[in-house]
Amino acid sequence: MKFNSDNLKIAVQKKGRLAEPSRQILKSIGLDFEHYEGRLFSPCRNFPLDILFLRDDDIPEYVQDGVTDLGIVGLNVVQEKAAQVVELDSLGFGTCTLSIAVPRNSSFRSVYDLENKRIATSYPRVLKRFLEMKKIKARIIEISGSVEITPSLDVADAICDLVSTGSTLQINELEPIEIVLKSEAFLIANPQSLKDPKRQEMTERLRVRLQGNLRARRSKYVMMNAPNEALEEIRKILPGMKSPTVMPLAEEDMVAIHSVVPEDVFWDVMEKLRKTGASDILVVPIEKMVSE
Ligand code: PRT
Ligand code: ZN
Repeated sequence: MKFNSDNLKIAVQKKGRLAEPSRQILKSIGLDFEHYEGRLFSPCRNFPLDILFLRDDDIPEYVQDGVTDLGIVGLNVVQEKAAQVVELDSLGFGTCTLSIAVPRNSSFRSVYDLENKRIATSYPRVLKRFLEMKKIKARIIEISGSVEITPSLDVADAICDLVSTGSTLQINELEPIEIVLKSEAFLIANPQSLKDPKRQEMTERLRVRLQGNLRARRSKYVMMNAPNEALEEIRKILPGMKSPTVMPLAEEDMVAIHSVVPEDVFWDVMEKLRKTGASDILVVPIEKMVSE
């Protein structure tokens, strides 16, 4: 199999935390491609797109240099590599923070207590920029892995590392005191590629599909029955979306209402709806949402 140079190219992580969710998100927008261990690239059967499987650290540079048009990689890696790429869309997975953490039994309470101290990290560039911004002088010790054990080895006084559940910090008796960067997987693009009308058009097609998927994942479809007189109040509660679908029911003075509710306000909305007299509230996941 060979590259087709007219095809759009996207780089995703080959193995690791972002590998499976990246493949999943591409499959969920209808792309049909093969994947198995050891494979370096796969052409899509139903879209002019070739997928390259790479180490995540290499993805920003490949995209910057135009080897691929697009990439899916953590914002933390993009920022650390300071790659000249366009950060198009966050993709809702690989969520973590790059955080400064200190030994639980230390006297450090804020990042300002780390003046002239040693901070171990795999993200020296991002950390340096952060410390400069805060006007803190500290020594950055660059470590490529297992940063969390450096304080107990007296290699460092504090660390700056990725945190998701926080259990690694806990096991190592560390506690976070400052968030340096909030990160998640991003779709990134080569700036020149976006200026090419054909490639830009293909990228936009992919983005519309991805956004349809993301919006669906971030929303729920809600159906309920309610007394007619509660309708106005319910309309006010249902946030931000276009007007809900309202249907009469066989039972007089009752209506069925269908609407889409964003995940982040979901419980808030549910509680308010119940107070209006809405009943039989049914909530279902949405697979895709395409509008406009
Ligand atoms: O081989 P390759 O170079 O491609 O992969 P990698 O080993 O460099 O990266 P990988 O697969 O571990 O992570 C890929 C990306 O996932 C990162 O660049 C982040 O964008 C994202 N991500 C999300 C994380 C985490 N969460 C995370 N928790 N990456 C790493 N971790 C590590 C962290 O470094 C620490 O060791 O997990 C540990 C902490 O986890 P908790 O859950 O105990 O807090
Ligand atoms: Zn890596």
